[in-house]
Amino acid sequence: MSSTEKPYRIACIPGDGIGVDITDAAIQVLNKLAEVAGNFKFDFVHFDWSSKNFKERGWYMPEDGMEQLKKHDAIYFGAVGWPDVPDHISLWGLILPIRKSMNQYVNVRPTRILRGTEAPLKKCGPKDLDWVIVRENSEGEYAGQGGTTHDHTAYAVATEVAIFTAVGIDRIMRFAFETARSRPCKKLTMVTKSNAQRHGMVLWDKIFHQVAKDYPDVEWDKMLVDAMTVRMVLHPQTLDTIVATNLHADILSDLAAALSGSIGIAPSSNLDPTRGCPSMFEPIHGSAPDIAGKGIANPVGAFWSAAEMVRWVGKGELEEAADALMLAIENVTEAGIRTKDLGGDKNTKEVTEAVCKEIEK
Ligand code: GGG
Repeated sequence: MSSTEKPYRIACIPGDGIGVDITDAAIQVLNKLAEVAGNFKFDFVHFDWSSKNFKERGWYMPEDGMEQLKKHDAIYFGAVGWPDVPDHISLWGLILPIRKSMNQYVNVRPTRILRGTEAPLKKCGPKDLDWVIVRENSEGEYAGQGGTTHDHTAYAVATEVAIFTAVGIDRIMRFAFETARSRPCKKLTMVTKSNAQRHGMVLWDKIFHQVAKDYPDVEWDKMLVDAMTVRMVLHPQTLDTIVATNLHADILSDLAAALSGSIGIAPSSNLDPTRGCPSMFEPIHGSAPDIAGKGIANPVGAFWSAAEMVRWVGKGELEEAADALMLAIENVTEAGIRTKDLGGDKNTKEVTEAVCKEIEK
């Protein structure tokens, strides 16, 4: 795309709390990237879908919200959740319906130790922790199925039904094997709790074995999710690509982010691999009400997510720009320009300006 051609249309949903700060920062960095590259640009369209507006209007997204989003090349999302709205209302008001309606059945969550930063575990260096977690993003424990009865009585009952489908498992396994195949050590670890959960998780096991036959060049192993947390902490260097259910991967990716230095650096890509709908890019952290509005949130996870968005919308043509953004981020972390969560004393604005300066070099 040349700068005179149609720009990439990005739907921006800053959402709540620090989602607003880091989305502003990401837009600043993306505009700088496009300005310096000169051969592409972005048209950012803002959507004020937040918990604050939910309180005033009674809805997160308007009725035609999904149709509006579909007119874009990608969605950039900040964070959702605020103390005066129950978390299950905010998650189900915004982020989960978008993932489902946009066929974003894959959530890719890479983790590694960025240059100049330190992992909290002793003896864990950059070579020991470089993972990609592939999260099933459309069904499983977040299918939203179940219900309640005898509400507000001492006999209240609630069910939360996890849904696992053969089609859903097969497609996430294939994506995970392809991801593992694309990486140098071609290694995949599949996570379940199939000793205790004897239906859905056993179907995961079964389909995993079927799909594995199509990838003889990928080395694989299987872990129960509880043992997996121990392995991540004690033997991080034995892992590479990891595939897990919606809930398990949600939890494991927070652990992975913490082990790599801070949840503030971790990116995620909610992908529709068929490209029929726009994909969505968001840092994995939440809205962090305790630091919201203070200008001290770590924007690195937002920048890394933005780099993944550039890669995705570019369909192979913006690799150089995405790599330049990652290089700028790591030059900044290496130079010690870091927020408090990474042991530094800089604020969001200072890190953002430093990344913009690096892009200009
Ligand atoms: N930036 C992502 C965000 O707001 N995450 C809040 C959260 O709790 N997400 C749960 C999920 O990713 O399923």
